[in-house]
Amino acid sequence: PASTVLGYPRIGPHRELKRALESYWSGHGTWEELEATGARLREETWRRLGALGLGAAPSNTFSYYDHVLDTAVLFDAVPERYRDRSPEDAYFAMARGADGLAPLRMTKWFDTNYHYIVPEIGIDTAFRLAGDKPLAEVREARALGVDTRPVLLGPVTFLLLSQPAPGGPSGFAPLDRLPDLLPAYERLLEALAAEGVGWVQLDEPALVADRTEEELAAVRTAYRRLGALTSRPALLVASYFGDPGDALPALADTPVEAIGLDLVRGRIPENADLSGKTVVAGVVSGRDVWRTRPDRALSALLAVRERAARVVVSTSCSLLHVPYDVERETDLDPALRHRMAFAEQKVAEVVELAALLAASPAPPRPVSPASRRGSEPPTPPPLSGGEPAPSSPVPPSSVPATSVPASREGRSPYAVRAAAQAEHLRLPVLPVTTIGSFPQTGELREARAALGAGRLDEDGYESLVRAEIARVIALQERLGLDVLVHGEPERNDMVQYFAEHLDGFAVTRHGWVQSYGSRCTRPPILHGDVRRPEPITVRWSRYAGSLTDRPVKGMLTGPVTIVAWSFVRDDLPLRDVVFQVADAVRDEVRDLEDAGVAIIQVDEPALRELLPLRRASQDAYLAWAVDAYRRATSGAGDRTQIHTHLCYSDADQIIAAVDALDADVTSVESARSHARLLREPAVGGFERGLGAGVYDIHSPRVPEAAEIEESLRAALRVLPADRVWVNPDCGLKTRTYGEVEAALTNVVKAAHHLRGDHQCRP
Ligand code: THG
Ligand code: ZN
Repeated sequence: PASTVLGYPRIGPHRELKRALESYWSGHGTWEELEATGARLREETWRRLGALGLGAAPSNTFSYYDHVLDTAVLFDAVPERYRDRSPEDAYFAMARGADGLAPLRMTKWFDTNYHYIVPEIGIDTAFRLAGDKPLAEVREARALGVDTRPVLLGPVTFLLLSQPAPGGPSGFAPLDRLPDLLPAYERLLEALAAEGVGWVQLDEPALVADRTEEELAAVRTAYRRLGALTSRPALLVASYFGDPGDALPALADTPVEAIGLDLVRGRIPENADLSGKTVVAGVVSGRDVWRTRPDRALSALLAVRERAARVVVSTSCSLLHVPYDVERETDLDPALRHRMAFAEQKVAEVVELAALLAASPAPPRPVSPASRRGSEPPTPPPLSGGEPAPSSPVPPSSVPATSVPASREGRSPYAVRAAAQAEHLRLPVLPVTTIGSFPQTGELREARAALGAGRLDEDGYESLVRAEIARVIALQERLGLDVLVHGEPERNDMVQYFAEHLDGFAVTRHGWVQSYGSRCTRPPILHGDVRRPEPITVRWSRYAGSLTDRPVKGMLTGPVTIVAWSFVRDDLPLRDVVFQVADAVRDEVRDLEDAGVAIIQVDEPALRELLPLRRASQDAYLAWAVDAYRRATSGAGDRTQIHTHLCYSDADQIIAAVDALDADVTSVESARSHARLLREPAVGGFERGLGAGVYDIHSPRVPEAAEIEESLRAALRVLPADRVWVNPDCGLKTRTYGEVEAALTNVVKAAHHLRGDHQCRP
């Protein structure tokens, strides 16, 4: 029976690729060792997919860092500044930077927590087929006896995800270069055909967002042209992460043989003639960890079968976004584990659904569409053993688009709060603070591992964390910061830590998902009603506060981010889940305030990430996301100062929502974003405190005091001095103590120097 998956995890079931990469980067491991690890992981994946009975395996889903970067390299879209080095060094320099050379920008892959490297395309980028990675993987698999379907990023999505090279003409868009890029894709398709490759998958997830007429025309151009090649494999164009909408008829009107549809998020197509096409039907979700409901999946497959020439059962998107194997999670409650599926289990589901579909008799044709409605197929047996998941329908989200903030009962307008806070806190002008985390030492990470393994007891761990807090407080006092943080030594991750302390969440031991390059997260499983059984951060904050006379900020993660970076139950509207988390955060805010914490930061770095891909749904999302944040912070009195920080966020796209969070002090990661925060006419100018991110923590470089002073002067040209805060642009977790100490020394020096000019407050 016809079955496949659009992609598979590549970090390794035991994060072998992470280890090999970090060993290579540190100089301990060789390139050959890294390659050997890559080859072993690819082989294991192909063998595993075969053993699970999958009909058709993909290849070229492996990457040493990122598949978008791989595509740029494949077609020689390598900016000049990276070229004077070996291919490996150029590749990793684009990904991570190298000796004085900044890396390419990195940003979120659609609405996931995966980050891709943003290619730079200029008017003169000379596209050509410059590599053979897809061919090499086909050959490698074939040597193992496996025929594969190479996966490529499609040309339209590749260009839409790219940014214009700096210094180019205004009005230029990378998509303008489509006619110059297509010949390189043609050469690749010809080479694959010559190799005897039967099918190629071209990923076009950009088709599920709103697209202009011009962009839809680019889709037609691209696939008519690639389809017209005389010597080529059959083409599968995969849309995923949503519904392709108007892009579907555009695509259906080209010679491509197969179209991939995400039938978990998207609808059964009615707007296109698919009678001549194969539909690769994504009915097993690649975005969650829940078992597929076979009745629903099968009825979707049967509906598609009536419209398409042929149906192949598949995942909704690549399985890159889920961990490998839920069977390894032996600490999970078995009842929960049996409701879950990771990549391995999802492959098994695809295989079983394909068998079910093959065994379902086709209805007599022709049948008019109207007479088919309402005839649900009988419920088939469950997939992959175990009891069937409850098949109760997911209630529709019934959220009014402009719901009034549920609370905020206690908080007055900003001006009133600001006066109360100034009185209460008595801070100098241009107060200096940090975002929250300090460097995580190897000692702490080892201690956490030892605690988990039972080699260290709670008391031993607790005293290590306290010693680290004391060290971080003393360091900040010595450096002269005004508002201190405790440094978060007790946290492994800003979401996982809270999940471990809230009811309704489970955490995994091995459930790693690639976030970018070698970095992974273990998204918690939000499976039940969320409740906070007891205060989470209060004792650490209280301890930190006891060590100093200066204010110490309480540090919390916001409700949207906690949900965005978890795998979430699918039997409640997302909004309701976020509001449950908001209530837990609100309890924590209240308890911190009661413990005497005068400044509480609630970070929401994932606010942008959950933004729906279609504009029509964005305002409603932003309205409830902002409501949730305000609800989480609404327990604070006027004297308590609420800070927020947003990173990785492209905050400039959602700047009005950032303003609507109504935090007393806001810091956003990119300079571009806070420039917009200051100017945005819709907002009438940002009226509250703004943290100027004066130190780029993503670089090991220590900024000079004069540079920092210059960026502060820029902020002071547009904002009154009493609303400007001085801080690094993100948490310090990934830096070393040496770098942090040198940089913060200069940050304080710059602030103190400028303070002299702004002594008199209005
Ligand atoms: N936590 C979570 N998701 C995130 C971030 C986060 N998504 C966006 C952004 N931050 C991604 N950045 C990172 C940065 C560092 C790491 C992961 C994602 C990281 N991970 C450790 C590693 O791979 O070695 C493992 C950390 C752990 O022990 O849990 O360093 O901050 N959820
Ligand atoms: Zn940040």
